Amino acid sequence: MNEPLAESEAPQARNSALGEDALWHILYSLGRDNAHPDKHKCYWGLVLAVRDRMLEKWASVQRQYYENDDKRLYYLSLEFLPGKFLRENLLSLGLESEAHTFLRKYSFSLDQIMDVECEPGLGNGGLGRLASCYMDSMATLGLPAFGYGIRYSYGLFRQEIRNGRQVEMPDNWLHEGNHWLIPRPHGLYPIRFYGTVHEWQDDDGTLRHDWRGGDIVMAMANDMYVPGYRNGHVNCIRLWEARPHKEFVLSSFNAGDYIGSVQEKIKDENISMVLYPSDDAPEGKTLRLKQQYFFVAATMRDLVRRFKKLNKPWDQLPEKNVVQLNETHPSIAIPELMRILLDEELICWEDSWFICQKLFAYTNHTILPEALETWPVELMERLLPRHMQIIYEINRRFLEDVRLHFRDEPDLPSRVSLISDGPEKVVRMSHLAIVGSFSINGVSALHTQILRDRVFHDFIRIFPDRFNNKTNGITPRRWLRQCNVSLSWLLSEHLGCDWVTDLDQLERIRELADDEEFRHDWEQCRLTNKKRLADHIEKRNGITVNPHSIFDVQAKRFHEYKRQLLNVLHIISLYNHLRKNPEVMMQPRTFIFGGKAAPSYWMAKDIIYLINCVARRINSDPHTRNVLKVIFLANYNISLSQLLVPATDVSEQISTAGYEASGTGNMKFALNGALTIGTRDGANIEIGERVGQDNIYLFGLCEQEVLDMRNRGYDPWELYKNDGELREVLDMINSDEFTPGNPTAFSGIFNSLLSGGDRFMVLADYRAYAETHQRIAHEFGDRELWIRKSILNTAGMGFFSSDRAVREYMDDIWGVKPDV
Ligand code: GLG
Repeated sequence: MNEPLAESEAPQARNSALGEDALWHILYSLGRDNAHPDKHKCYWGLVLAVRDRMLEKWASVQRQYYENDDKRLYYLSLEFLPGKFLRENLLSLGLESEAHTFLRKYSFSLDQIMDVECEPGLGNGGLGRLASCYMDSMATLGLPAFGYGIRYSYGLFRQEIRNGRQVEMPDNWLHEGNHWLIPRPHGLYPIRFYGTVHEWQDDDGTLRHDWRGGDIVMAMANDMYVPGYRNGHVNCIRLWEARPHKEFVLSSFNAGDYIGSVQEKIKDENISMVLYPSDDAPEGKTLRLKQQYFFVAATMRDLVRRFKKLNKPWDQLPEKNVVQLNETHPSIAIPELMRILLDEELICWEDSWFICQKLFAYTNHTILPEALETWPVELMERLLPRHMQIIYEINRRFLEDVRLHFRDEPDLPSRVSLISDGPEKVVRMSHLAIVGSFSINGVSALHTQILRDRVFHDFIRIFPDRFNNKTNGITPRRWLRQCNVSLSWLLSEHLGCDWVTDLDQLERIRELADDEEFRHDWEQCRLTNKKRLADHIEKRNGITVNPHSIFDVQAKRFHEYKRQLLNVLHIISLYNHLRKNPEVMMQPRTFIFGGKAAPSYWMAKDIIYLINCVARRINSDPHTRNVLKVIFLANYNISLSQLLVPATDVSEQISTAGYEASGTGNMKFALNGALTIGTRDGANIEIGERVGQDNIYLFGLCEQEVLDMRNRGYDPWELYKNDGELREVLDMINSDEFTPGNPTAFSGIFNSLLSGGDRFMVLADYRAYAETHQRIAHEFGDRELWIRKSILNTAGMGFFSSDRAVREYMDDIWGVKPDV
């Protein structure tokens, strides 16, 4: 497809054409013959040519930061999910048509070339993707921002489906190397673990601490560049990689223990070897805490190094820097900075603490109790002995203050303590992050309200001014401009190109919803995208789907609270209905699922298995297969999401109210014109407010009703007894209907919904969900009505741009200013 948007006139430092540079690189950087480059060579050559242009801009932007004495933002995240780079970077730098010209010469399309690129899976889902959307917006707004994380050798596992079950395969994303990432082998930082703390008194009698001994691992930077959208600005995400301190332990080498000495080296590199495959169920493993401290310590070193170059007094550290903690994962940064200030810079406690509390800001992303991070005191004491001492002291001073100000609440100190008593003492990382930060934010209005009312209720009274909301956002560059070329084209034809960086402009298509020709064009765009997805499904799953059917998509991590189960129960009941009433005319539907389950989350994996078993049965039934199809797309990732999002008619956002902090998938689908069927949860509520209640299908219990129902005593068996249709479905999964010969395959699921008490209220919302789907099928049949609603969804989604979200962070929290 041709480039639909005008290329920007962004100044290019280099005169040579992109293609010529690509050819040059094929020969001189890759050492390959460039006479007739194949698609791999074309890809790598292009990458290097694009990278050159980014680096030039990056270097001048860095200089500018120093010259302008800018305040800097450090965005610390254990996860980033950037998706593939080439198309994004071409787009941002305004180089797409040059790339097309080059590729056409060798008969390749950009799509073909993109197949060569490996997607970095350095995150689990929403949290990591949010970090990447925000990095994109920061660069586009021209902020002096630095992302920091880990360069995992293995990203999130690749998911295969074998006999209906999820199988995890290693994701060796670096096996061919990756030129988007520039390693910096010079100037590594030593990072200490274990060891002991020595106390000593300096000349004026002050007690000093010195952390010594233990193991040293080196942190090496790998830089990944993030260009702003056509503004000449380039930022960087620095990913730390663990390297051995010494190549070989010489003593064991001399003693003949060659393998033993190499093993030491392997142990050190383990720290950045693999991403933990769950962001909401901490495993409490030493390696995970090591990962957290490793990347945080290296990052704080960078921050302090750059600050020292400025020759400013320490109290200006928070005037010149701000650190945003993405979840509690990097919150060990607080005691780490305290350690640097106290022990290395010899600054007194009060001043050090003052600096810390003005530097850090913390974003909470979840209220699931099992997801709130804690670390055993015993482990912390061994691995990071000095940090544990500092945490004790932070806590002692904090609780003293609490006792003073809340004299008549003797229980309060133990509730807010950074360290919980119990059979095993643990450090509560969220409490540490709250006490050590000047800002704490939730990620949707409802989520922030829940933090205030329940999860952090005690802290609201102690620090009333620290809490605020920042509803999440997504970048329109990747999630509309890039993934939905045909719609982008249509939008630009009517609005001009500015919507790409000013998403509120989409409001202006509201009036076009009444224009028949525009609606026709809109529908054609959607159909093009649906056909493309249908082709993909045919290729990947060998199943033919009807592009005119309702594409109903639930694509996200598998978790009980996200309730893929509710979806599949309803699909089974539709199937039953069809079989019993073969004469009824039903709107053809294609239900599409995508998503991974944490490898140790058995219930989530059983749900994947159930979906695949139901799919097998339904797709092979000649009586129903023309109207009902169920597709599971394996290995859901950013690339697959970019294919799904623009082709979706109905977006499933059906978490139990109160459990999904925000969701960002919900925003991507709605922005691309899908209609949402959703609960009053997370950002769904705000999406409803923006697109209009007539253009969204909200159903089911709201958060308060969920709480009330639970308090009153919720009995799922009642629903089982009273709802015949639902009972039939449940009995089917509790038999060998979908797993011939094995009637107990899904008894775990059945029991969790009934005897187990249905923790996530699936059955309680079932009826409302089924009725809402009936309405949807009916309204989908009215093409004018549906397309109008689709347009109004896109029109109302401007608010959910990550540019808006980042601007709010910038104005209310960070105090950094654009430098463009
Ligand atoms: C979390 C939450 C999502 C949220 C995302 C980004 O579960 O609801 O949208 O962070 O804030 N772990 C996550 O994906």
